[in-house]
Amino acid sequence: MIKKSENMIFVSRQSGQNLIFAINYSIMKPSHIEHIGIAVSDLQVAIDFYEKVLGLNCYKIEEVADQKVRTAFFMVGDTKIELLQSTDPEGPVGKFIEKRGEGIHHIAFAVKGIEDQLAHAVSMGVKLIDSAPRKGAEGLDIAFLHPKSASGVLIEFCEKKEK
Ligand code: CMX
Repeated sequence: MIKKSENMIFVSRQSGQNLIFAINYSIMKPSHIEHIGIAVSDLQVAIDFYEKVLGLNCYKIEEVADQKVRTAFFMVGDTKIELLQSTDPEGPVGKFIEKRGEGIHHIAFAVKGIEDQLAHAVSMGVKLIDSAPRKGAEGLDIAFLHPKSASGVLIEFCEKKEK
């Protein structure tokens, strides 16, 4: 049996007597959706759609070599739209488009204490893609959870660390 309170998890098992483990976490729920990542075949065609049809402003285009993507960003309230065009057919977005075509690629949640969030996810049996944060677009610390552990959705944690 697993019971959760605000910052604790209690796991108890009946085997002759009850064993209770209490693990202290300092996790907070995500503050907002930081961005929605959308895989596109042609960045400029997609930028034109968001600018001309929705009237949004593309405020930045950035290449993230590590992730093998070129990205374009739009702000909608507190949330960004991140368009992702692959720069390598063997990269994550290249493979995604090959297999599934264009579409929503991932949802990124803004968190505080990304390492604790990852530890908490592991404790809940979630498969991680990144066991430790790495640098992503816009200088954020990022880490992905595997879609097989999250109802088929690629989930990203993002944290803007104060310098
Ligand atoms: N959302 C949901 N499911 C996805 C997915 C996605 N974005 N990408 C792959 N999958 C699914 C595949 O369809 C496949 O499902 P089935 O087994 O049912 O066919 C399964 O996940 C495993 O796919 P795979 O082909 O064996 O594995 P991949 O080599 O394609 O890797 C993943 C998948 C998620 C581990 C890899 O894409 C990854 O590490 N992603 C994290 C990094 C990333 O996506 N970077 C790009 C964004 C960067 C940025 O935002 O700056």
